[in-house]
Amino acid sequence: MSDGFDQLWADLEPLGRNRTTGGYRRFSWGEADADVRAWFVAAATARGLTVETDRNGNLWAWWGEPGPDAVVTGSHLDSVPDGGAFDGPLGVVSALAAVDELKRRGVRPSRPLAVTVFVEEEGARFGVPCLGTRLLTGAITPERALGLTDADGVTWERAMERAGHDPGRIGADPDLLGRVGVFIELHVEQGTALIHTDSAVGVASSVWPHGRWRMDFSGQGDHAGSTRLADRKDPMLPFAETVLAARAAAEAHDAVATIGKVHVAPNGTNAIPSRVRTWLDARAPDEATLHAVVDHVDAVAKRAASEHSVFHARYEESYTPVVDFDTALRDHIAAVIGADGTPAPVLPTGAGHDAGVLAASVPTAMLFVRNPSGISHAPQEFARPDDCHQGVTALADVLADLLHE
Ligand code: HGY
Ligand code: MN
Ligand code: MN
Ligand code: MN
Repeated sequence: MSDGFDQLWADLEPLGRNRTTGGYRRFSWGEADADVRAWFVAAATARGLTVETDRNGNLWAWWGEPGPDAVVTGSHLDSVPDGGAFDGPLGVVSALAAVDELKRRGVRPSRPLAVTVFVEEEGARFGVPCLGTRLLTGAITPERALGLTDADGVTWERAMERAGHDPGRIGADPDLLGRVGVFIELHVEQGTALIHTDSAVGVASSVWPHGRWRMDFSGQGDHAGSTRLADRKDPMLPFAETVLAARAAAEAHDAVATIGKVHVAPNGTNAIPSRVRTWLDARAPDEATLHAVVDHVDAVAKRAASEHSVFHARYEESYTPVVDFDTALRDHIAAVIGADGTPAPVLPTGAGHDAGVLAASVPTAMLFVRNPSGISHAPQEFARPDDCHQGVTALADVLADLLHE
């Protein structure tokens, strides 16, 4: 089994890697994305799977006739800027390797199986995470998706077209979604829980509610040298207070809040900025706490903006309510992982996933594979080959059970 996984990984791993940083730059509809999609189609076809691209650009590789009550497993191939190798790809490679394993075991599926690659899971280029599954399930309107733009003002519609896909039919796909009986996503752990339990594999219990809010601070551009302090409307100052307020609010509420992306206009050393655009990523154990964190940050941003005669506006770009995965599936996976007598670690996660979006529509569960660095969304993200192989075995065991139901 491991040679299936190892060869798949060896073929995929170099695609879209930034040689300078060692991180990945696989952004939807870009060149590296075309390369990894081509890799997936070739790898799936080589396994006798029939690959279709759905109206939203998601890839589905079918073992058996696409049909109702399918067992579906997969993840994403896009990355955050300079992200790690495993976030997303580990789930896709493990799913294909699990098909190898099932075939090696002589499993003859009693229901269809599909391996999926969902588009724009990170939202790194167009801003809304899990866009492929939000479109599939109707959680976002086609109109909003078509108009999403990247940093250069290219729309989702144009980018999809340039990549050779017709954006004319994007949107909810109830027929396709209706085929999905269960969805299982294997993912590298984005944290350290499995290090502490000394486990190669764990199972997810829930996803924290989380969201992304864009905040614009609009002031008055001016000369850095000739403008008196009293005459300034400098948006950088309320922005700076807001960054510190996000951290303070997270600490006060046992939540997490991050401001990791900022656009300064005109971004000149000797020019007072006219506008600072930034994004708040906030996550908390429950929705009331999440709203408390966001409201606190918003209040500080408004107060600080008015003190500096700066205009502030906030826009909710994405929001994911708390997700509790299917308990029967969760317990089934825990039993498979814990078959050796050691109870399986059952973990909540602060990271969002396509499984989190699909959970609103179909029974869904996730497996996690240990990440010895504990780091994710950075080049240091890592999973050891033997742990990856254990993940594939666990996934194959779960799929085998589900295919025989
Ligand atoms: O941001 C997230 O939680 C996920 O990695 N898209
Ligand atoms: Mn991610
Ligand atoms: Mn991911
Ligand atoms: Mn000058």
